[in-house]
Amino acid sequence: MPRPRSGPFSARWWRSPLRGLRLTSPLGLVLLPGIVLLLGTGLLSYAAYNPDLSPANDMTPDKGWLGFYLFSWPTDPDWLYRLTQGVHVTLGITLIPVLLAKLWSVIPKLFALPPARSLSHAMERVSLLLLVGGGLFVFGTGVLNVQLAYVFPGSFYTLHFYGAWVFTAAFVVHVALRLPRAVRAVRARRTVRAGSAGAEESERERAEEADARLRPPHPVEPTLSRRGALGMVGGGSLLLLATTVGQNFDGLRRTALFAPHGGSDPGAGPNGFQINKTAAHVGVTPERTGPEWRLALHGRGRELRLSRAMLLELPQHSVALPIACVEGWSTSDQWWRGVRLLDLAALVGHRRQPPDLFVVSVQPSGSFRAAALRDNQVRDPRSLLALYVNGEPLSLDHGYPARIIVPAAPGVLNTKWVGRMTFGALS
Ligand SMILES: Nc1nc2c(c(=O)[nH]1)N[C@H]1C(S)=C(S)[C@@H](COP(=O)(O)O)O[C@H]1N2
Ligand SMILES: [Mo]
Repeated sequence: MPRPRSGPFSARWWRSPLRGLRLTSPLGLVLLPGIVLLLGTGLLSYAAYNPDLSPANDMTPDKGWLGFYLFSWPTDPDWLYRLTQGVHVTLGITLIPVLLAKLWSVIPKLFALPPARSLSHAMERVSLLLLVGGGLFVFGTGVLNVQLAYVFPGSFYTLHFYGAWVFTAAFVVHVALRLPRAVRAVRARRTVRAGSAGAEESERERAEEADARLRPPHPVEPTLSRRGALGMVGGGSLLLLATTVGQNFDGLRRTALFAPHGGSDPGAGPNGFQINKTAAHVGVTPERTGPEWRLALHGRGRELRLSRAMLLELPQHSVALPIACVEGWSTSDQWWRGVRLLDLAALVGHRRQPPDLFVVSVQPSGSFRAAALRDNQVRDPRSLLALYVNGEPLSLDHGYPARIIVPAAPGVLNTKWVGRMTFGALS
């Protein structure tokens, strides 16, 4: 005779009276629209990083079949990436308690034996494993990246992207299998009150059956009601929302306690706004950016070397634009002043319809030292090689002697300490 099972593989191990369809279903119904929005904004972020353009930009979806949806990221409205990526990161963090509670509510199912009763049961369990593993993986990698914990074997972008597709596939299967049941469970109480006709009766029976599979056979006495538990999850989410969202708004920045670019004070004065990486951090020394600095400008068979003084003699333009980082923080509009990318293109032979642009920093190494801009970004008259910000020369940490600023683009494309610009290198 087989020994009676013990530990988590035994149904007796799981005793919380909270588990059941009426806890699992509302959590699932919150996660459904939330995860759809996370997926949408996440895919937009890859499009914004111009993955099919240049090895310097993120290449993750490439032009292969997962890159089917890629398009030229627009330059209007100029707060576009601030919105999409702010929503992506803030919502992702806010949903963590809901995700964890949802997983907790169905943990016994992961341990249920035998592993598979039938082929369809086996497939369901595999999809559940991919769902749980994929969910923990995409939320986990996202949080680590936002916290600047670059502990990844390889690129964060690659891991997060392919992880998200695995998760999405499992999520679609799961929703198709479970959505009707979850809706039924949430509606069940209303049906009881209305008095039940035959069809509703059998619906309720099915919901009861599903509920029974999640409920522990030998529950302990409740110490917390189901409503109380849902309230705690909601409270946790609200707390995370309240301590995250501030990293996008000047007046609230100090409330962003867990955001590396939130609470910390970037200092006062015109250059007193968030800094992603300081010059010292990435090895940009004052020698590389001092009086010897020249901008190398390449175009249609022409090359120029310009000092900062020469750049200041070109027509100067001002524009108010934010910086919005993939990590989910953004600044309010800053006043940038400098030379239009259009005008620099014209200097090296691209007078009409300037092409794409490849920008390289004097920064000696690191993945964000170079970036490619699309022609639509180069052609926008608000796109600048900025020399001033908020009325003062750029500080070294904000990219002195010159940096790129492009409307609606992710921060990573706004290269600092620019050393070389090549028009038409990519087309
Ligand atoms: N050379 C260089 N430019 C860079 C980076 C970098 O690491 N090196 N970081 C980019 C990223 S990810 C962001 S969000 C913005 C931040 O600009 P800020 O530090 O002026 O706020 O700079 C971009 N430009
Ligand atoms: Mo960034």
